[in-house]
Amino acid sequence: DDLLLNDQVAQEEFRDAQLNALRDSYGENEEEEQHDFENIEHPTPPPDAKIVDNFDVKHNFKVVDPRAEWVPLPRPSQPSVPRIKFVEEVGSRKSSDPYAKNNFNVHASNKLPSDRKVPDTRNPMCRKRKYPEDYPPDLPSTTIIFTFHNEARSTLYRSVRSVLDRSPPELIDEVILIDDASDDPEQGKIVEGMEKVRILRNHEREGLIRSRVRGANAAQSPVLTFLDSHIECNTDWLPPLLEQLHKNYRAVASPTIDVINMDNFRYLGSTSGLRGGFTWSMQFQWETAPLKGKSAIDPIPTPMIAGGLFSITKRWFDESGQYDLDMDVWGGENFEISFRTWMCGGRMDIVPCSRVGHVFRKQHPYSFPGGNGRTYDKNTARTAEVWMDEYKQHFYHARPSAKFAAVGPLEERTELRKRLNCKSFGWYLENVYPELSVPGRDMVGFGQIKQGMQCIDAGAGTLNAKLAVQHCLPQDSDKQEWIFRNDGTIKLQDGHGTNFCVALDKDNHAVLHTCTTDPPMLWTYTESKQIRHRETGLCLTSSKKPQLRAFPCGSTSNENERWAFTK
Ligand code: LR7
Ligand code: MN
Repeated sequence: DDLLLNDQVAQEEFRDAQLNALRDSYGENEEEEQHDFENIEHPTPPPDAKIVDNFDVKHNFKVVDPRAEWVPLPRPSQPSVPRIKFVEEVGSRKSSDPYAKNNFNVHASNKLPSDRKVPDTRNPMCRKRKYPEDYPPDLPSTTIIFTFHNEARSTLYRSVRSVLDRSPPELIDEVILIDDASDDPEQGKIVEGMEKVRILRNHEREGLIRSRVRGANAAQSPVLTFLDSHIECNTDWLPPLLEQLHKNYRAVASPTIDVINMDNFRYLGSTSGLRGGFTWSMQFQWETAPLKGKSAIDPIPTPMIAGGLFSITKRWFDESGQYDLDMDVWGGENFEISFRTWMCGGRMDIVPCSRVGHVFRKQHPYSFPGGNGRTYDKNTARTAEVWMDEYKQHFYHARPSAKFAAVGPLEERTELRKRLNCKSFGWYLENVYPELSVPGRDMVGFGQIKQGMQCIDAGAGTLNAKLAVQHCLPQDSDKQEWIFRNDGTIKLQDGHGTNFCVALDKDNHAVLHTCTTDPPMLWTYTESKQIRHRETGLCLTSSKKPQLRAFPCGSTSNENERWAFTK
């Protein structure tokens, strides 16, 4: 036992040293624990409406000032306190920094009506299907589960209202809010007394994972619907989600996530046709879903969910092992539930006709007891240990700090995997996510493409943008991550759901085009580490730095034509 203990202590000390080194390298100090380490990945918003306009003109949604369109909706309930007053008097002080508490502009939120109208961002085809006529008569009803820690009152209230206002009442049994030990015990009072609302408060901070399970255990409905506490449901968002579960009790259904701008709270439609994927460092990312000849409003199978917004039957949630209760605070649980669902006989889809807006922010507004890098390492390492089989090596390679995570006991989860007779991670990769490049298997190289400290950079990162040779940025930066695939294409991996590959323009500048495997987009990585354009035979060179251009191979110096991959 002593030996074991010593081992554990040694391990912890080693880990602490590693973390301190990491922290130093990012200029962090101990007191600033609640701030982000740079190595914590934040879910990025999907491309916003600006991009929608370029990409998907047929949808043609306008970005409108929501206030201009606002018409009062019927009130779901009479508040027990004059809520708007409550928000203004207690929730915000005009003089203070509006970002200080929530890392979004809370003044912008407070100013908006709690029941403002949002633009209907759905594909117009969705509007043809009406509830209840065009849905199965016995759609299951749901309990809505919000967990929150210090959520701003106006966003919390608007989240609940949007659920009650935009859902058929007979499909909502209850709205359960878990107050995850917010500093002010009255934080949830804003929604108290609202129709169907029940508030449970954790006396100690449990984190969103255990809080959701508490909510799930208290719920009575056949379906559980989890939401973040700063969202707004769009028109008819619920029936299309429930329909998925009605078809298959093992299905998990996520809405398409729109963007509520964190500075001005405008509601922006995000581009359609995206699904969730990830990198080996366990960073969630949006990517273009393969079309496979389906209609634009068919549910999109997704290897991964963003994590916060989804419906699941209570039966499947319980049968499949809820969540891993040893995961703390935030992060990693979306990987765990996604691998588990697919590998153990379920499925996951993003439903285009269901849209819910979410306030994306850049940093956590709350503290992580134990530090956020450490928490993310622990949660993701638990996922890797239980679910990723031999592929976990690629995770540890991409996220070295996770090697030192104190993962805690895993038996319960490995037992669960056995009991449910789940398939292997290899099966998941082959059948659910064949597009994920496995290091060393189906690509020439990935990561940054480098010459010393100079990297190939995607420039503006938009269609036809000129590539450049720039100073290398920290890894996982969204302009310098590439995959050179065996099919000869070099794809940008920016995590925003784009689908851009390297091509040459008429002046032989390297540019971004939409990926195809047509000859102009194919390259060869030569023995002497040149990147040679197959069609023209030219080689990429940095000789006209910062421009990235192609010239006859060997016509510029070796140095300028030699490229290395970081992974
Ligand atoms: O200790 C905590 N206790 C809580 O109750 C920390 C957080 N929370 C609450 C919090 O108030 C919020 O309602 O949990 C919810 C999620 O926390 P956020 O909003 O800080 O998380 P996020 O939006 O940055 O992160 C996404 O990934 C998380 C990984 O653990 C969760 O799965 C979030 O639910 C998830 N959000 C979404 O999927 C919305 C779309 C984002 C994308 C892409
Ligand atoms: Mn959120």
